[in-house]
Amino acid sequence: MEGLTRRDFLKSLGNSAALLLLASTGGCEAILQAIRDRPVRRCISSLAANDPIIETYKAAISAMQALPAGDLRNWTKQAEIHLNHCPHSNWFFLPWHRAYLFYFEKICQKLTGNQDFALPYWNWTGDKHVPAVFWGGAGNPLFDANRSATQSSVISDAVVGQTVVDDILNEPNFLLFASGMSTTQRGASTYGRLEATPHNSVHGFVGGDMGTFMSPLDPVFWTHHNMIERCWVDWNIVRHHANTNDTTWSNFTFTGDFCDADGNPVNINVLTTLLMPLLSYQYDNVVLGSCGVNFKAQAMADTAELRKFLQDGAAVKFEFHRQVELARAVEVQANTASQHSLQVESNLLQPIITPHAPDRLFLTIDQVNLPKENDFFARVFINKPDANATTPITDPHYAGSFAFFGGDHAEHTQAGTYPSYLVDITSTLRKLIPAGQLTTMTKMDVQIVLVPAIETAPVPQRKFSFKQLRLGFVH
Ligand SMILES: [Cu+2]
Repeated sequence: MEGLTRRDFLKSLGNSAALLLLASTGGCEAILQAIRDRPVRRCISSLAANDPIIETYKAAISAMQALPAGDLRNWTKQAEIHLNHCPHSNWFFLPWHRAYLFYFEKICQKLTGNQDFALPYWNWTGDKHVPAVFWGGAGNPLFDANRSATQSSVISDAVVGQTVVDDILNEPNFLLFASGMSTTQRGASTYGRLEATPHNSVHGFVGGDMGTFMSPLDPVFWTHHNMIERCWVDWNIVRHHANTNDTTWSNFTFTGDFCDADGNPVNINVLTTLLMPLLSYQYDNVVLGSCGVNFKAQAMADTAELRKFLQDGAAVKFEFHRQVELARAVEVQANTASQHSLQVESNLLQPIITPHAPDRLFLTIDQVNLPKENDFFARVFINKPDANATTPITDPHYAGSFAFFGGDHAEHTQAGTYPSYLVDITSTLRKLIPAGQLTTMTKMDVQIVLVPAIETAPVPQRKFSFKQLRLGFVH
């Protein structure tokens, strides 16, 4: 809590600040009980259409829409917070959106008088349609007429399936899970997998408002980001992967971006957000991925050791010990796989294809000029010259997917910097090149193909370009 006075902290958090201070100083049992009983964020697909959570969410949206345009809690004003301040493709992405949801939830509680309200989440791994409660036409406050997806559209397993989400939640490196280092709030860095794949893909799949930086106009947005938040909580608290201890991250303050339940602007720093899931809300016991750990047992707020783990973080680094350029100034177009070949020395590949070795090989899609349209995803294949939009993701040559968000926003990058994507091709290579079959030089091909965000749609006539394609070796 260094650099933050007690009063700042109280101001930034509202009621839960008092809870935190009392809890951390051994406060009274009633306070601890209130933390234990904090509202439960539930899976929206498990709720009946008339569940009090759904009714409250609708009432809160209607109340926010009815507020004067000058009130920071006004529905459109809330979306403008995202437009004007949201960080993407850097490590502020997760804590910023956590705080955004935290204050939004407080506003919903205040405006409806329901202090038990907790924002539901859309578990797209379990339910690949935009859930039923978001449909029904203009009379429903949860409906948004601009969506590209329909009630029957299905999002692909390639971007939100069980295997993909499991893989992401089991990635121990914070920078690969949560996006890369930046010294500024909106600077472009390297996308972590959670943001590059499920996050960006769901924005593009739903489309309409959701495809833009005004996406919070669609009530789906808040439940989508709640699932992203759920993934971070699962990664950090259930699976015990450490955040970074870099103070460039933890000491960073979001200044005046958000407003509290009374509509007053607030400042909040990253360190403060790290305890929010222990003090202000919790998640139901739905297991994400194949992790069998009991969630509630691990998420007890009065575990000093856990609080310390969350706030201390760990030294996290990600460095290539060797990089090889595959191509420069690449443009990928619909209906034409971009093909890149390279002869790689076997001594470089040997440790990569050795089962269980710690070495990993990444493809870097470096400095991407984000396309304005995001109704398509990119898929990467290795040694599959005939790869196209219909090649199944069960093909052993398939290596991964990523998607785009924010290209419509003129200020999505700062000072001419562009975001990069990483695709871990280690497990694909282990499948394709059995140990002992390496020759002195081994030929490797990389194919990138474009697929529609809505699987049944034709491949949209899109393209995207980037500065460099590289192979990066990590010990
Ligand atoms: Cu988002």
